Amino acid sequence: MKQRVITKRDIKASPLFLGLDFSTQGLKATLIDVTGRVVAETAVQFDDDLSEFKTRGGVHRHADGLTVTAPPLMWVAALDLLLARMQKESLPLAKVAAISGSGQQHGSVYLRRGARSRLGALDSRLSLRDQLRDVFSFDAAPVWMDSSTSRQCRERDAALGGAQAVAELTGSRSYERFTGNQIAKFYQKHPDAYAATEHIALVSSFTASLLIGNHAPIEPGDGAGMNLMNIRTRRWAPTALRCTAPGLAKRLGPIVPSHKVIGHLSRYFVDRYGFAPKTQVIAFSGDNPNSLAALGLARSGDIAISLGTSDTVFGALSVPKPSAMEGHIFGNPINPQSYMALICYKNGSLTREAVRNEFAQGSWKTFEAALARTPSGNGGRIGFYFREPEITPPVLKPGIHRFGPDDRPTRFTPEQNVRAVVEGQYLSMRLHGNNIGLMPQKILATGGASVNKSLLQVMADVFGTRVYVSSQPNSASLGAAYRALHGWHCAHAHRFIPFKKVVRAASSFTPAAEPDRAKHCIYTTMLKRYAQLEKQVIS
Ligand code: 5FX
Repeated sequence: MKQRVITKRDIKASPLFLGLDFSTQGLKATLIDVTGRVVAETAVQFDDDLSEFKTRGGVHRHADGLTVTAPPLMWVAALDLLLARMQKESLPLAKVAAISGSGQQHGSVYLRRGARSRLGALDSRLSLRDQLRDVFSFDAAPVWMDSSTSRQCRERDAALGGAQAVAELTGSRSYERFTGNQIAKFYQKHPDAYAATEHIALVSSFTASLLIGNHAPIEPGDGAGMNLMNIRTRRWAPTALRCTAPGLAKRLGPIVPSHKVIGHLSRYFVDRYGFAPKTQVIAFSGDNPNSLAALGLARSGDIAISLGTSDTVFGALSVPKPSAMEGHIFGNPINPQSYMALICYKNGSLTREAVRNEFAQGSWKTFEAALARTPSGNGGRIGFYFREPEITPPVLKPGIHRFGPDDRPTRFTPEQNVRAVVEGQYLSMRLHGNNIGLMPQKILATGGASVNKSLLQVMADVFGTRVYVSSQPNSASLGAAYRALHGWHCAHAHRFIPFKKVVRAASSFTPAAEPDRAKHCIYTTMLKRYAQLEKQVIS
């Protein structure tokens, strides 16, 4: 087939690219131009804008304290509301050449028999919500905050040869929030509803299906968050499907590359909102894979540390190193040969803030002064601050543990507590990141706390790596817009084009901290003790 290169005429026609992010709390749209520049952003908040669904933080928490779901019809209604807002803002939707999207990971949507034909025959005079209210075989979609499937996780481990075997096959050990375990629970609790289910989608693929008017395929970035996909072949793993529920392969549909055009925008959106009929829809992915795309992390060795409510460490990886102890390996949404690794910590900013409040008079200035006054390595003191149950390492019972240089429990001065919480968090990221193959050569710090220079200096010293900050926010909707642009270029060229070639805007990083070699050596020595003490604390 003849290759078509993007010409000056194409650029003059100035197509736009739309990224949609269905996060836990709301739906956000980012519109960019062909250079990657942000043209407009629009958002809908589920709790406030769709209050009739009675969610808090976008979810329903059930009485058992473990089950957390969201009404899928709310996501349907949010899409109409968002597009109507964009239309009201007179945004040139007719110029959108391609759309991609992002969804909170792991959540699942169950569609009953007949749903496909309903999606394909939408009437633009009626709302999506009115036409799709009864397409679900389960009107409570389990989301990533759900932890009600421990039994199904143990069953998966037993069927597949243990936690490490599950990790080797699917990229992660069995996690309660992972979709396969949620599907197993649905099948076991509601066998009749399962039998009546025509298709099971992720939040990402479900929202893509609304746009193309058909069931949408899953891609390897989000597909890896299910405990069902073979992480190396990027296909469903038959043994993992078999121990989940019968007839699952046909209900899940295919897995396609992340940059693939999965269809064109359905007539509904063309007639109702004025999009062009040729608008391409590129496979939707999860929020973390899309954040990776927003930062353009295509190469092994580039990692991002997001210092937010929860801290996350993620990066591209060429050789997967799954671990039953920590982290996840997902498909890399911007490089089909590569992977991404992700570690998620619950004790992030809120834990740093709690230490600041208790030991630094609630002031970041005092906190920074305490860091400046204490030596790197804290005189051999090591602290573990689990104010919340932790994911990495797995800790159910919150607690604070302080050890002196002789590895015995001890008390710290306020200043020592400040240094211990910061050093402990980065030592943990280095330890567990290395365990799943994240060997940073360059760190990009993002998230609210990345404005704090002294935190970035300790980060550079612990990892022995230069730390950069980005002018781009760590935003999944921006990543989705970049992926729309990338997928559009690949489709025009009829081949895969390296992401960085077409999305140059994603690489504006500025250096923020240089590592000090002597301090880095102190942390390297300390890491072995940290690992041993961590084992002691969690056992
Ligand atoms: C990742 O594994 C997670 O569970 C979360 O980051 C969700 O994707 C949040 F939406």
